[in-house]
Amino acid sequence: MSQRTLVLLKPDAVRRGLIGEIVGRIERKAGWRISAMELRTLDRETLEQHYAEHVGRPFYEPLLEFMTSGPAVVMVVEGERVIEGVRALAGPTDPIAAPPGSIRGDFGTIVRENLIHASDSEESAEREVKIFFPSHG
Ligand code: IDP
Ligand code: MG
Repeated sequence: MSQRTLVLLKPDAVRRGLIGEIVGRIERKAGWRISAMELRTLDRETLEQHYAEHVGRPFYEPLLEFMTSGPAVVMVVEGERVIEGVRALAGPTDPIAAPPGSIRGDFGTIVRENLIHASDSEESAEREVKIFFPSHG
């Protein structure tokens, strides 16, 4: 089942020079294809749409502050079961709980600064691709 997903390499990943490492893991999965990719400093309005489900949570304001703190890589990845697949590469939200071998497990320690976002369902993917790439086909 071919799908597409919205992936963000968060400002910590860019600051730490991990773009190549993370993009490489995604690129090496057989048959997956990057159909859009841009280095972009995200604005608050965009992030408010993206993280609408988390409004009011204690981590929401610090999360938006962190996500606007420097450039991020914004990308669309397409391919076989890519929604579940990039979430599996990323690992669980808490990098300390994330298994070694996952992106968060290998490189993260702080829950907020967990390197990568990836859409969690087909509905989220369609919604999020539209937010970040309104003219994507
Ligand atoms: P996900 O990115 O694994 O889907 P969500 O629960 O959707 O995780 O949370 C969105 C983002 O908010 C996380 O990736 C992380 O950056 C941040 N976050 C989530 N929970 C916490 C928390 O308890 N403390 C600090 N930051 C959090
Ligand atoms: Mg989420």
